[in-house]
This record gives sequence, structure tokens and C-alpha cells, in this order.
Amino acid sequence: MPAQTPDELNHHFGIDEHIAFHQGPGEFPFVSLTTSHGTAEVCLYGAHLTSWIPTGAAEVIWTSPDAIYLTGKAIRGGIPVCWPRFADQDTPYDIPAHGVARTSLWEVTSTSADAPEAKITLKLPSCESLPAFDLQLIITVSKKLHLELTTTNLSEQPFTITQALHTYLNVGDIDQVEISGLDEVRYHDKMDDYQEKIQTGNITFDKAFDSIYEGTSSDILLHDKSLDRTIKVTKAGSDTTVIWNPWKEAAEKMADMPDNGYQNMVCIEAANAGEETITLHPNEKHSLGTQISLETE
Ligand code: TA6
Repeated sequence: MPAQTPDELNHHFGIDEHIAFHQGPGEFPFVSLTTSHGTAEVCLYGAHLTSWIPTGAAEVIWTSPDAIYLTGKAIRGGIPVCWPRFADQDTPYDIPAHGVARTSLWEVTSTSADAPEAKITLKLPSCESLPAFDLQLIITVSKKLHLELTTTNLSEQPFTITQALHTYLNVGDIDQVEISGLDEVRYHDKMDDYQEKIQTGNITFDKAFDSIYEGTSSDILLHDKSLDRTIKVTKAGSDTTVIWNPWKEAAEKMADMPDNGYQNMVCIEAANAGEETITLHPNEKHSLGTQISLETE
């Protein structure tokens, strides 16, 4: 199906004052979701949310000012949809690290705006490297931001996936950030030969951090002293949480990230990854959800 222009998308799916399509960087189609509680921006390439600004608050999502908007390249920051492969995990399919969803143009299937919510449902077109599937992402903006990624196996054989909603959160100063909610959880440390460890207390950052927390469905709180706020990340359909900050050296090597970009972001990812793989039998489905909200003190 040929890509629809913003005018065609507005004709079919636009909703006055709430859902508006426009051309953005890279000439990709974007959609703005607007409610009384805030606004969000989503690029249809990758079904990639790039911004969520609750009314009266600072930006909650970090998207790189140096992001490269080019077919075949993932947008740096926002909420990448990593599917049907997390990172470089084993997979039977010929697909890149973090999968194909974040570098594909998605189709709009529906929109709605019933106060206080604005919602869009997006669908990934079929991919010849994969068994027949249906993949839908529902993005809902209200007082909270909610994403739900649902995979349905339409093939005759089992379909095994790993995945993540790879959320980059905006922080005032990484040196003043603490993450709670993972105390005593088992994790694999990708910065230390994937060693298995147990988290003790809150997470703070003073070097590159890349850990896969296993067997946990708990809520995560990001305490941002610099912006004087707490961001809550709630998950559904996920027993794995990934925490990542590339730190200075890796950031300097990334063309799509400012050298100091690591100081203003941290990834808290709702995932099915590491030891948690999802095998869908024919006609079976699985939903992975993440909800992001500002904790009122
Ligand atoms: O989720 C953490 C991670 O797997 C890191 O290992 C790092 O590779 C990050 O994802 C970003 O990956 P990308 O392919 O977007 O550069």
C-alpha cells in the first residue's frame, strides 16, 4: 500500500483539535496527538513516539537533536519499537538487531479522541523475512502515556519473538538520577560480560550502564532531582526490564547523539528479552504494554 500523504491521512483519520498529521523530518509523516492533558508526537516511520509533553510539565521523552531521519536507520531516542528481536539476541529469522519494526513505515488503522484521551492504532505491514503475523501498536495519550504492542501469529508454525518498548526518558542531569523498583532483582550486566548479578538498592549512574533485569513485572520509578520530578513506568505482559545509558565514550562515537547527550537521558524498557522469549502458536497473541506517568509528590 503506497504511503499516504499527510493530507490523505488527515482526510481519513484526522480529528479537529486532537489528531493532526503533518510532514516532519526526513519527509516522514508524523501525527500530533493533543488533549487537555498534553501532547505527543509520533513518526509513522517506526510507529516511533518522539515526544510527550504533559500540560504544564517539561518534555518526558528524550529524542536526540542529532537523530537521523532516513529509511533504514532507527530514530535515536523516543520510544523505538524493538520487534521481533531484542538487540542481537538469537533469532531464527534473517533480521537486524532490534528487529524490523523500528525501520519500517507503519499504516494507520484507526484514531479516536474521546476526552480526555487521544488514541491512534498503527499496524506493521507484512515482512517477507517473517512468518505471517499481525502487529498493532496502540498509543493513548491522556494524563498518562500508554503504549500497547500486540503480536498475533497468523502462520501455521510457532513464532518466537523477543521485543522491547525501548523508552528513552528525558532527565535534567544523569548524575542526579536514581531508579527504584528493582532492588534484589536478578540481572545480566552487558557491561561486565553478561555476568548474572543481584541489584542492591536503587540504581545510580557514573559509567555506561546496560542491564537486563529478569523475572520482574514491577513498576519502576525514575527520581530526577534536577527536574524535581518522578517518572513512573508501569509494564504489562513483561517480565523483563532493561536499563541503559551509553555514557560519554559511547555517546561520542554515535553520529546521531550529541557527545553530552547521555547526560539527559536514560532508557527504561518494558521488554520480553534475555531469558524471556515469547513463543506464539498459530492464532495466539501477546501484548506488551508500557505506561508512563508523572508522579505527583
Ligand atoms: O536496550 C539497550 C541496548 O540493547 C543497548 O545494548 C544498545 O545497543 C541500545 O539498545 C541501543 O541500540 P541501537 O541499535 O538503537 O543503537
